[in-house]
Parts: sequence; C-alpha cells; structure tokens
Amino acid sequence: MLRNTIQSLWRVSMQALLLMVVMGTCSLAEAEAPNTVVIKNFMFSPMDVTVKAGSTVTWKNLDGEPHTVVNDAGLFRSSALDENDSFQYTFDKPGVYKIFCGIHPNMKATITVQ
Ligand SMILES: [Cu+2]
Repeated sequence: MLRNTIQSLWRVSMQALLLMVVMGTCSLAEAEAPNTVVIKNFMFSPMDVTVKAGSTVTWKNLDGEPHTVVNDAGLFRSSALDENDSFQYTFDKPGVYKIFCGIHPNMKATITVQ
C-alpha cells in the first residue's frame, strides 16, 4: 500500500520534471529568433512588434508571392522578397514605425521602438 503510494508519487514527479524540461526547451527555441516578423498569407505576423532601441528586426517572407517591407516615412524599403527571403533593419531611435508592403499596400504592420 505504502509502496504503491511512493511509486505513484515518483511517477508523478518524474512526469512533472519531464514537462519542465520540455517547456524549458521550447522557451529556449523562441529566444533564438527574437524580433522576427514572418510574412505569411498576405499578412505581417505579428502585426505589432515592440523592440528596444538598437534592435534589429528581421522580416521573412513565407509566401509564394513576393512582398516588400516599406516604411511609410521613407526610412527603408526592401527589394521584392521572394519565398524564404528576408530583410533586416536596425532601429536606433525610439518611435512608432509604420510598415507596409509596397506590392500589397493593404498589408500593414507597426514596429514600436522603446
Ligand atoms: Cu505583399
């Protein structure tokens, strides 16, 4: 009876440990690609990104259609990004930066730099 209880407690704690390891691995994987915006299904994802001044943001196009990354204030404009192409820009100054796709101007996003 006592032995069964100890065995089930042991099993539960091992499962909890395994879960913590799995969750730890997941958060580590997220940390490897910070400040990345994917372009998929004619949308920037996420649409709103907040980064610290000095951060580099990477946009990666996962669509089969070309897209561009354009700042509405004319700060930067990528060339047409084909599937799996990416574009990077480093935001030095705090502010709110509006982004759109030059080919599909209804595709919009915002980068907030703190
Ligand atoms: Cu586009």
